[in-house]
Amino acid sequence: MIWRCRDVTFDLTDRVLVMGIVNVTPDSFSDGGRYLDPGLAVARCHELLAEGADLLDLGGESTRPGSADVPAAEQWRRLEPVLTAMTRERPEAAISVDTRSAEVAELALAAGARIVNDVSALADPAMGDTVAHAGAGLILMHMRGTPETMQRDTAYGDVTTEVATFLRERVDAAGVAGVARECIALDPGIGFAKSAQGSLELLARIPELAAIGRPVLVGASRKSFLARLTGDEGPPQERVPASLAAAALATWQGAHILRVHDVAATVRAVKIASAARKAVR
Ligand code: HH2
Repeated sequence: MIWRCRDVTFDLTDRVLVMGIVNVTPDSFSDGGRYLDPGLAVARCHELLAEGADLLDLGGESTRPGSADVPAAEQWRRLEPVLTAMTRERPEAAISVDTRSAEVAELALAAGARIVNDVSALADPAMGDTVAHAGAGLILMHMRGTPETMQRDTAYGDVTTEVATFLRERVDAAGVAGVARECIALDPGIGFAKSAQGSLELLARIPELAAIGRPVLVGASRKSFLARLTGDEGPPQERVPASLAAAALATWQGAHILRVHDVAATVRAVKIASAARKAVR
């Protein structure tokens, strides 16, 4: 299976991509405030690429449970210096912008981003057209409501079936807006309007999402459902071992892209799980 992101085409038939997270925000749940300074964010981007990241995901808005929307102008104020520096210093790096705003996506694509990571799956009516025009990669994620309200709405009949139905419908909506199917990747939205049990079930049932026929991205890194399962009470940075277990499980189940904070460690976990997958084929 291929995933086309402007001039870069990833062949995911036999390969899992590791996407490194850089949040240029004061309030992200795990790295909030650490990379708000553009110089520190750029240094972090270089560090994650050196650790083996295949992609970088730059965000200017936290979407943790309870977070409020950040205006487009403020998102861009945070992202612009980092994106501009990175596209100049590492023009070959595949950079994704994590935004629900078509205005921010448009500016980021003009500055050289190759992917739009939209956790709202085209809630902004202009987003599909913006991505289609650039021929960019598009990540469509499942959630309910908004980050502010989503954790009040975590009950499902069958979470995987509902998420799969939603994602199929969003692929069709993106198609109507002109986005090529081969540019789309899908994400069940671990921790977005999900109970810990729901997040776990989605990880275990990735094959049902992969059956839609597009690459599956999993973002479980350092999320609170892991701490709920392990009983860890410390800060998110202490959830790395649990995150690696989730990364290995997702790879084993056929995920194609892993969105993570801890790139070097994840690259190793993925190597083991992918080798095991190939061993039984
Ligand atoms: N999770 C977060 C943000 N963006 N995008 C996709 N596609 N999938 C995810 O699971 C996902 C995402 C939340 O993690 P993080 O960016 O570390 O935190 P915050 O939203 O607080 O900035």
